[in-house]
Amino acid sequence: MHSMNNRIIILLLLALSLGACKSKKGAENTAEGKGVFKQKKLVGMTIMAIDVKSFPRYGKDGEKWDSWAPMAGGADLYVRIKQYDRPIYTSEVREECDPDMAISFFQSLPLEVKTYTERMLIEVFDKDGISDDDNVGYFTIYPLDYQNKPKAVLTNADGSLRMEVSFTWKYE
Ligand SMILES: [Ca+2]
Ligand SMILES: [Ca+2]
Repeated sequence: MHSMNNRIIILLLLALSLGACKSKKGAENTAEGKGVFKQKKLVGMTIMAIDVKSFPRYGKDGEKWDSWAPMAGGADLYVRIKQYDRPIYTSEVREECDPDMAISFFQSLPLEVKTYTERMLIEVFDKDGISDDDNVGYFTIYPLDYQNKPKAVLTNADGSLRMEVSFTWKYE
């Protein structure tokens, strides 16, 4: 009889402690969990780095980028980013780029983008002193598609233009 009572008490204690564990877990998933989520509201995005990994060897006319300049026929690349048809970023010009060498742009980076919910046009140009700059290629992205990702890896249809745009995402 005595030992039976003890056993019941032990079972009761076990049941109570299990219940306590369960309710604690429940709290994490509901009230406390929501609190954490609420604190993590996206408030900003910053472009940290822009890299062109490779670009087409020839222009759309099938010629070298600067075929008129025998000693400087390589493309002179720069990157421009537009929103609402207005430039929000223009990089430095990197002269005589090798199509197979990665090019990192540094000018005006990092760049905080307040309008990160809006579409972004990312264009790569070959700077030409004597005529309009040639468009090497472009990408249209919605930054929020890359939320929480460290970068957008962008490749055009035939794979000749590859670039990466690196981000940080800010939460409050
Ligand atoms: Ca050139
Ligand atoms: Ca050029």
